Amino acid sequence: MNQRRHFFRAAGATLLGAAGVSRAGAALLPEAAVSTSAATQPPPPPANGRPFQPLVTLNGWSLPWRMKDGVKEFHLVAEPVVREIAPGMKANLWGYNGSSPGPTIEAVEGDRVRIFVTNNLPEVTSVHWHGILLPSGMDGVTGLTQPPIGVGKTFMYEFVLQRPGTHMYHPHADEMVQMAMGMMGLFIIHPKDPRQHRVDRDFGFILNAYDIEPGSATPRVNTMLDFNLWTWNSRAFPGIDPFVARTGDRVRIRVGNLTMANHPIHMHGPHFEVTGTDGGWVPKSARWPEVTTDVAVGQMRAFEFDALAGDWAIHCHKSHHTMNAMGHGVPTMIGVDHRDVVEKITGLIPDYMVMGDRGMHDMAEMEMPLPDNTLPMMTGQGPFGPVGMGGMFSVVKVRDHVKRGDYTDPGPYQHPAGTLASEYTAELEAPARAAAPEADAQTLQVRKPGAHEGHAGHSGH
Ligand SMILES: [Cu+2]
Repeated sequence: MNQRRHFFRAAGATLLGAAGVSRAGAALLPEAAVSTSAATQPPPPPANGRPFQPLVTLNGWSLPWRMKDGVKEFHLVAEPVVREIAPGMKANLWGYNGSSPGPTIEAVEGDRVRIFVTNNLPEVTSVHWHGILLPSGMDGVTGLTQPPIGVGKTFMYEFVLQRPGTHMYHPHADEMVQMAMGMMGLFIIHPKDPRQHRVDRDFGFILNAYDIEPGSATPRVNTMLDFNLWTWNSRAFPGIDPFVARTGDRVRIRVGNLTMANHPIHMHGPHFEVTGTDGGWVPKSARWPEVTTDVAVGQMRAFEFDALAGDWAIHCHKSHHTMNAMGHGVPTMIGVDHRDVVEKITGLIPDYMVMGDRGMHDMAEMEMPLPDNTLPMMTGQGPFGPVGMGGMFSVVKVRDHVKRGDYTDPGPYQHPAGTLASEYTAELEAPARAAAPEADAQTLQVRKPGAHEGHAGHSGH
């Protein structure tokens, strides 16, 4: 695991931040840890404070804290970052402490937290603690509950965590720009009693989206709906890590949505139950089985399942959200034979390719010249060929012999004998209807309502 955490920031940044907290003084600011890696970095169990089982942030990390007189102190630094969206593409985003999304903040019900926020962006910001019960003046809404955090300044937020749950943080200052640039993070409040809501593996990520012109690296911040990169924690498949679990594990996945669209998150394999929302935990009697849960804009959903061995796709069910950078203004070519015009077009455009006339699966294998820093539309290699997916797609990988605390990719699933779909190669007898189209039409006619046979079954007539 490529772990690059620096627990001491460059002196310049620290001093810049400290300038705004004159009453605390530079020496009193907690260190602001930094990670620029997009690897999943499962945090160690807490070294101090109340015990809890840490969250595994997908392609992310958790922010270290320090205990000061019984208060958990964190230091967030809002700043420009470079984020690898997937191998082959990097984006110029804004985030916190070196990454977008920012590090996950984890604390425990009953904890008093003090969060220093230093603004190293080129414009003002603030932090809203999405869904957390706190005094109104700590809610982080610029103009309404606080003045903006000026460039180079540091603000201090302090509150007691009253209820366990799944939450987020994000700016409430120039939100359209700052969230389009990737400023967001998870905030997990673990239960005071670690036996409550206990699972074996606890994953979390935020749904986000970017509009980055192929060949460029900075998101277009004015885009409202037509984004071209649909991401989980600012990563697109095949850059999203798998959810690794052991057969029989109780697994929780927590999802927050800070995009401009709903995302029906669908998981293959085991059925799950939605166990948590923005408002807290769903009572056991009110849960129902699901295979898809729609996460609306601004919502959080936590769902749980008992892991079954296999490689199970997990993805947004809006099919355009499992694609990378693509234009939507292209005509549908299915059924159009334009081979005869290709020769003429090639005279004008040498790289012209016939595509889409038999569907678009071929795009998964196609080697087209792409601008630098651009992801193919659908990609990812599986044991049986190209997966043909991009965007909001990953795999829940469950194996019998995964060690507790091990999240490394176990590779492709070895399917037990007799459980794998395969080509049917025995002699095929031509079906009768394919041989005789007229007979087919007649069959349809007899079944039409109105024909005498059609009425036979209707006792009400
Ligand atoms: Cu979606």
